[in-house]
Amino acid sequence: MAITAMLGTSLGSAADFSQWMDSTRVRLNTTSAGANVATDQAGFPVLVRLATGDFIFSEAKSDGSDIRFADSAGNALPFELERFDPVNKVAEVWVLPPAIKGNASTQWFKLYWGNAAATSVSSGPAVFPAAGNFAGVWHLGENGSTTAGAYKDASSYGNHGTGAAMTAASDVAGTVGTAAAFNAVSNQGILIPANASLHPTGNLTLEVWIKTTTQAQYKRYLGRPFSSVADPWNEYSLEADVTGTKVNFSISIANVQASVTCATAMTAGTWYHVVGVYDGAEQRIYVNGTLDGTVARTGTVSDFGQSLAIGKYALDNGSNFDGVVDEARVSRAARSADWIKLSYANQRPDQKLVGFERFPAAPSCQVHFATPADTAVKEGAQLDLAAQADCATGYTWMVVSGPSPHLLDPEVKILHVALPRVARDTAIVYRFTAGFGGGAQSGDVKVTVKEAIPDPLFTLPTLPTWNGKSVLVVKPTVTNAAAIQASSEPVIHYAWSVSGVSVDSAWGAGQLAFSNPAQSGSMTVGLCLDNRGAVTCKQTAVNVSVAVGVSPREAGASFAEASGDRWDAKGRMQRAKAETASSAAAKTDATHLQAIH
Ligand SMILES: [Ca+2]
Repeated sequence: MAITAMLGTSLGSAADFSQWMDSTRVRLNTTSAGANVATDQAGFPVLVRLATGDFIFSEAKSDGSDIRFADSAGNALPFELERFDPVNKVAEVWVLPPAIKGNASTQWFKLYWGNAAATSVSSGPAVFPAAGNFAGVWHLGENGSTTAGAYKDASSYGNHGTGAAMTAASDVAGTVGTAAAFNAVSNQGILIPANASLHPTGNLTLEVWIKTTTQAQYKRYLGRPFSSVADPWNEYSLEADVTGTKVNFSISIANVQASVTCATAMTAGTWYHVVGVYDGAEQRIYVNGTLDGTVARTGTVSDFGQSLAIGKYALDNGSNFDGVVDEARVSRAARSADWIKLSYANQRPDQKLVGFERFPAAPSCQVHFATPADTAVKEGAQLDLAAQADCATGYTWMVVSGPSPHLLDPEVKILHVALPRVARDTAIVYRFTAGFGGGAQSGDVKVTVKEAIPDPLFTLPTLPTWNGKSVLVVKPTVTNAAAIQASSEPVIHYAWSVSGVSVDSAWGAGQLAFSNPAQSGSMTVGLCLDNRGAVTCKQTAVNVSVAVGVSPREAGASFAEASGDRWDAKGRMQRAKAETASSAAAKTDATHLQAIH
C-alpha cells in the first residue's frame, strides 16, 4: 500500500524543489551514439552512477538522503540509492522514469541535492514494483554475513536472502556498486526462502552479472532446484554448461528440463551480463545484451517449491560457484531484446545510456582573482579592502593615485585603511597585486572619499592702533563653530604666530592676549585652525605705537609675569611654553604656539 501511495503522490503533480541548492540534468541517449535501442521502454529502472566531475559529493548530505530526481515536468521520480559513498566519491542510484524513448538523445530528468533538512525517500519497491513484474532484485551490495534476511530484495516482494558461510571478504567490487563473491570450497552462497512470487506462472526472465574465478561444469549462478538432487535438477537456472565456459538457461516443464546454451565461450576473470528469457514459445539466452542462443519451448514452468539460490545449488554443495555475482534478478515477464540490450548498455562499466549536463570546468586559481568593487566612503572612515587571490604566493597593496596615509601592512589580502580627511570629494586608487607561480595579476580599486566633516572657517578682527599700555586681545570668530561641534571631529586646534614686535602673550578662552610690546612697529598676528583636516591660516596686522616716556614694560608687568610667552620681533618665542589652557570654548584644544621662521 505504501508503494501505491508513494507513486501516486510522487508522480501526480510537480514537486517543490525550491529548498534544494543544487541540480543537474541527467540525459538519456538511446541513439546509435548511446545505448543504440530503437524501441520505447516503459517501467525501465535506469542506473545512474555518480562520480566526481558530474556530481559534487561535498554539497550533498553525507548519507545522500537529500538526493532527489524529477522528470522534465518537475514531477518527482521514484529512486533507490544502492550505494552513496562520499568518501570515495562514488554512488549508484536506480531511477524510474515513466518511459524511455527509443532512438532519442534529447530526453532527460533532473537530479537534485543540497538540502540539509531533507530526509531519505530512497525506495527499492518504488523502483522495482510488482507492477513492473519484478519478483526479486538483489543488488548484492551488503556486507558479507550470515545474518537472516541480510541480502535485501529491492522488489516489492521483499524476497530477502540469507548468506551461507558468507564473510566480510564476500563483499567485493561489482559492476554496479559492490557484489557478492563466492568461494566454492567454503560452500558459500545466498539462499532465498521459497515464495510463490518466485515461481513463474507464465513468462520468466533471469538476469545476472557474473565474473568467474575458476571455470567448472554446472556451477550455479541463480536458480531454483528440483525437489531433490536428481533429474530434472532445476525448476529454472542460469548455470555453467558442461564445459564450464558457457552458460545454460534451463527450465523444467512437466518435470522435464531443457536448456539453451549460449554460443559465447567466456573467459575467467571477466564480467558478463547473462539473461535467460522464457516467453511460452522459446527459451532464449542473451550475453552482453545480444541474443546468443534459442530453443523452442512451450508450456508452464514446473513448481518444485524450493528455495532460490545465488552462487550455489540450493540443495547441496556439489555445484558451488567460484566467482562473483552482481545485480541478480527474477522477473515474472519475458523481457524484450531491446530491454535486455538497454540493461546491458546501462549497467556495463563503460555505460552508454546516461550523460550529465556537465558542470563548468573547475576554474583555475587565477580565475579566482578578484579585487573589491569601487566604493565611496566618508572621509575619516575606516575601510577594509578584501581581495581574492586563491593559490597566490604573495600579495601587495599600493596607492596608485590620490592622498592616502602610508600603508602599514600592505602584504595582506585584506587591507585595512584609515581614510584621510578631504576638503572635497577625492578619489584614491589602490592597487592589489598577487603573485602566482606563473606571474602576477593586478587590479585597481577606486575609493572615493566623500567630503563629510567641515573644516573650521574663521575671521580675525581688524585691530586698532595699540599703545602698549592696555592688554591687546586677538580672538578669531569661528563662523561654523556649531557645525564643527556637531561633526565627528569637534576639537579645533589653534596655532598662533606673532612677529614684528617683541611682546608677551597669554593664551586662554580661545584668544591670545598681548602685553608689554618692546617697541613701536607693525606686529603681525597669525592663526592657523584645523580639526585634523585641512589647516586654514589667516593673519592680521597691528600698528604698535608706544608713547614716548612711558615704559610699556612696567605697564604690563603684572600680566606678563602671570602669563607665559614672550615673542621677539622676529617671531621667535623668548620663553618656552607656558600653560596650554583650553578653558575657553568647550572642545577647544590646547594651543600650539608656533614660531614664524
Ligand atoms: Ca551491486
